[in-house]
Amino acid sequence: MKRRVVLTIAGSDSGAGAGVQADARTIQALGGYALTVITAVTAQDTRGVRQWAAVAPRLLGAQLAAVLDDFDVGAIKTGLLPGPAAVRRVAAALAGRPRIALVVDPVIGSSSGTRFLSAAGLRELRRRLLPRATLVTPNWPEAEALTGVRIRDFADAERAGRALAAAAGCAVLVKGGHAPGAQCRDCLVTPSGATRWFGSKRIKTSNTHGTGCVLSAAIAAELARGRPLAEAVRRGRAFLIAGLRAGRCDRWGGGKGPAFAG
Ligand code: PXL
Repeated sequence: MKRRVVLTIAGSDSGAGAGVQADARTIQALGGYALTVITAVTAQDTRGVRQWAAVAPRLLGAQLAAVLDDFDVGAIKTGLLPGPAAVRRVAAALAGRPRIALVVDPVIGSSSGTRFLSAAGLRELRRRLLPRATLVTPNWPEAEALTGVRIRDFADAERAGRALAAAAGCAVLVKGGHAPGAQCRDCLVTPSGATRWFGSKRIKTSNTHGTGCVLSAAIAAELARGRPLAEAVRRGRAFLIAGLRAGRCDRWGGGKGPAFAG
């Protein structure tokens, strides 16, 4: 069978738990070939980000042109986009390729507290990238930042998802990993406003770094294989959950290890 090519447009994590390293590992595990366009470089370990810098927008544009000109790309995911200029470069590169499935993980910051995307960058993401996306995958804080809807429970999460799907015209997966309690429920809202819930029990583990990266990369890899969106989401979640379970007893550094170690 032909190898599916999946492009990740994301930041480098030197600790390899999140970002482009997590994406490439995930895409490879799902039988794809991972192209990697690097948007930023972070110096980080399992405890947090020490330093980071954006890749110059021109160099980002050149990476995008190089891979999109030469490869038959089946699906794309975006992760860390370090500002409005980076968002514009990505949107411009994708403008001529409207049929490639696009999953946008709207990374605003690291869970350890480093902010990557400014308010202006977020506005640009909403305006230029989401209307082109197949799916956007915010967690609760990201969905709040994108909509202004305060999320305290799953009903709020669905409301925010509906608002975002209507405003952006793409499908939205509001992830419930930040919910209090033992139940993680993710809400998928299609552009037509149809909703579907995916639930699972919270997994007790300290290895949670890169959960959002692994999920969005897995969904992109499934879309590249031609799966319908809800099926790609179901399989992507199953892949992440299997990774979290498999790594439950692993010890990495002094902080949060990788959600999927391969
Ligand atoms: O999980 C969000 C994220 C994405 N990409 C990179 C990161 C992080 C969080 O730390 O470092 C490169």
